[in-house]
Amino acid sequence: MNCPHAAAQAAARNGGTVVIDPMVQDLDGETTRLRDAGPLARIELLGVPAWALTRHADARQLLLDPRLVKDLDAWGLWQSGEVTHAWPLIGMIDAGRSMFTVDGDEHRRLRTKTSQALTPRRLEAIRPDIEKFTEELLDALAEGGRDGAVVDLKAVFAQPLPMRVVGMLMGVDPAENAMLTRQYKAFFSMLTPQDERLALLADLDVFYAGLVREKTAQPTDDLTSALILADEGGEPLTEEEVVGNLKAMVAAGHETTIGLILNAVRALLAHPDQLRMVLDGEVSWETVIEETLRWDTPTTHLLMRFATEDIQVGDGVIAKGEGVVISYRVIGRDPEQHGPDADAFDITRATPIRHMTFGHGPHICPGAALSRVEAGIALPALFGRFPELRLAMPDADIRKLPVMTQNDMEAFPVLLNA
Ligand code: STR
Repeated sequence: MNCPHAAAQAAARNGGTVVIDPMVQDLDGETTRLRDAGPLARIELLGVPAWALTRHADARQLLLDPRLVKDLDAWGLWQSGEVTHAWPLIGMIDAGRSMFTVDGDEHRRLRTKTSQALTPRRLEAIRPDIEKFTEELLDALAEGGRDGAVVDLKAVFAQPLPMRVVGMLMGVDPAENAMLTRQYKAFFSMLTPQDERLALLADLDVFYAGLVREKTAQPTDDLTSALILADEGGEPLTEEEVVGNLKAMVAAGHETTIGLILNAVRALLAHPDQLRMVLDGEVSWETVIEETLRWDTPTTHLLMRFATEDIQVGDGVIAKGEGVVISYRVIGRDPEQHGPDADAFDITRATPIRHMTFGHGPHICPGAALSRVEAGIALPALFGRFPELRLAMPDADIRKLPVMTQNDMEAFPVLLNA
């Protein structure tokens, strides 16, 4: 099923199918092909057929439609055994019972405490911690880039910062951050053999279950402990549910924010006129962050929802039992929403940046405010300390990671001073 040859054959039979490239060699070309394939694009993910929503307006409507569900058992290809745990993307869907995988009233029950802990007001309390982590990592960056040495902004700054923040929030021992970073990199990479991916997911489950038992015995002031403690009157979460939420938070809370920070730096360095305007205070960092989220979203495709009945989208139909992905990159560049210059990075665009990168409806990203706070601290601090920051290689040579769902790069080598 996930043999590349079979995938190519299926694509040949099915003229209109966009075969998503696991190596991410031409993300912009693929984005255009998906847009041209229409509002409901036929795609193939490692041999598995699915639909992709490519228009802002349709996705906005369908993300509110209860006929689309997260429940894997609603997927025909899963029921029939055509998709199994041998499929390299199964871990993006079969991620344990959590706020990410459940809908309806049970979803509200699973999600409430997390979203309450991540409101802008609650996040003010951890702003000083994020500022401190940022300063420490900028010191490390200065050290690495001393005397004109090339230093990797990703490895030294953009990657460790979000992991420290989400680790602190969830009560993870900082000594585990390197292990978690390594495991998630391997989890997301399409170069990792599937048996290794399944084994590392099992190891992570053991790790998280241990953490939950530790916090059950000795609750501390973190979100994991809060998830364990029963509310007055509320039905407490089970250990499986706490583990599910914890892993969703750690996975989502670090991988996406790496992309946000790096993609913003990259966009600004590639558009020096716009960087100047930001450094001169003519355009805000908030605008940079929103335009980056729209134009170069950290999440390329969000897997997956399943139709419980036939659902009409434009001229097409998602048949009962079929799977649909939300293609946030294509949606962020939808000219019907963002105008004819949707493909351009432009922090001066006249229309307000009404993107939908955090999703919409009941599953809208509970960490949206957190990511904005992190990027809102990291970016001005970085450029404040190193206003002459520049890329140490041609922008065109930057390589994307071989990850089908996330938009992240291998490395981002920089020079700190002119
Ligand atoms: C990774 C594997 C895991 O153990 C748990 C989850 C659940 C949350 C998922 C995460 C996944 C992958 C990245 C996601 C995240 C929610 C938001 C994030 C999809 C499957 C995004 O990229 C938007």
